Amino acid sequence: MSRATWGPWWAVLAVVIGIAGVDPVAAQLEYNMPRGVTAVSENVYQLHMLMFAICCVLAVVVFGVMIYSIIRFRHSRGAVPATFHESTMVEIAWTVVPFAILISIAIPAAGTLIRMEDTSNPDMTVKVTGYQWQWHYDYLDEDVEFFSRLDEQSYLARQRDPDISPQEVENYLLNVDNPLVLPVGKKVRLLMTSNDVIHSWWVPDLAVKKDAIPGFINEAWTQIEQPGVYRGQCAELCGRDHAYMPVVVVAMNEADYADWLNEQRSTASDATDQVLAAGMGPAGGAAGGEFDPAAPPPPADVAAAGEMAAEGAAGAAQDAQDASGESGQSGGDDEATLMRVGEEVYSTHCVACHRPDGSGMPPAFPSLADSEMVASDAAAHIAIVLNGKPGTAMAAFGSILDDEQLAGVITYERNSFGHDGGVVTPQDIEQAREEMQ
Ligand SMILES: [Cu+2]
Repeated sequence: MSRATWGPWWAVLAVVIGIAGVDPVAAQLEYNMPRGVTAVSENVYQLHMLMFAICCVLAVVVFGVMIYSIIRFRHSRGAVPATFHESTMVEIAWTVVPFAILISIAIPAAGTLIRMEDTSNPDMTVKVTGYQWQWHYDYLDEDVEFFSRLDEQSYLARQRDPDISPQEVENYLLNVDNPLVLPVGKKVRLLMTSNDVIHSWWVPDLAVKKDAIPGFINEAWTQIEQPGVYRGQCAELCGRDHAYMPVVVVAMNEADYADWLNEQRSTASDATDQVLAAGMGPAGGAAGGEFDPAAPPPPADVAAAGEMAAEGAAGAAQDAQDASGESGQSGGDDEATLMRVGEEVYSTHCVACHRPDGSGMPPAFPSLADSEMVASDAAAHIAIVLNGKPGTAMAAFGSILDDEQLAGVITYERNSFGHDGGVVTPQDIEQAREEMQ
């Protein structure tokens, strides 16, 4: 029998030995693909190891034959080239062997792909929306939704000349204020979309990586088997702060999840009011709502809000005082309300570029404190916040914020940082929107 026909058998044997021998070691190497915590991630991992073993065997066989031939049959040893043509055996071998290898890869790969795409019969569904630069999670049928942003410590450490160094921050750039909380053992369907540009929701431990595309809804699913904290990132270059929109998934057992859900529902509105009353936003607030992965995860901003409300009582701006009486109300156009809403929005959406004191980071991010437009031209100010400024980093907030939030943040900017520019009402925003159509 010619040497070539032994090829597939050697390959099969070597793959078996390779997987058996390499696997336990490979699984522990931190630079290998993570094994993950779901059945699909285990499938993906096994598939990866199979491919890896096949590649190694091919490399050894091909390079072995090549190197042996180069040395053994070299010219200086008097080798004479053979002159045969059309060896049927060789031609069959080099057709059959690669075909067999491809089939041995395609069968498990197709099986895994089909399993990954099978989003049927979920126990629950979460809609995931990408924003520049944060994630929004909407628990469909549960009346729970929230934004998930880079945590405060990472946010502070990423600034130019930061007060704390990135080395001091645990899980630097891989931590968020409000993680996605999921129950273990449940099939969770994830609906992915985006509000602005293409993002990609990626958590290696779950083997989920799906593009979030504006105008489309992509589906993915996961069923986590072990409680824990699983971290990932946006995996599609989505603009300036692409590196600052991590994903954190907290998996907890069903009872804890039910408690978390109840807490979210019952206190969410109170918490929002308390945060507003304290005059602090989650991102810009002085009281750090630190997220401790070891601790039983978040009653989200609930705990932080309570803390903030307590601490804020002394130092909050005076309008917080007026506001505390009207918790439960979200409407209202008076200046105090707009300022509260505005500060919340500012600390969430604007502070990263324009800084808490409005000083900005010129020239890329202009100072609002020194801005002629903020001081005197309300129409231009509304237009730029609504539509952004093409060719610059200034994003359009017209589709992200509602009229009251827009009026609030513009009013806040026009009456902070040394300005005294009067009130912009939700009606002004509505009018500006109409004029632009
Ligand atoms: Cu992104």
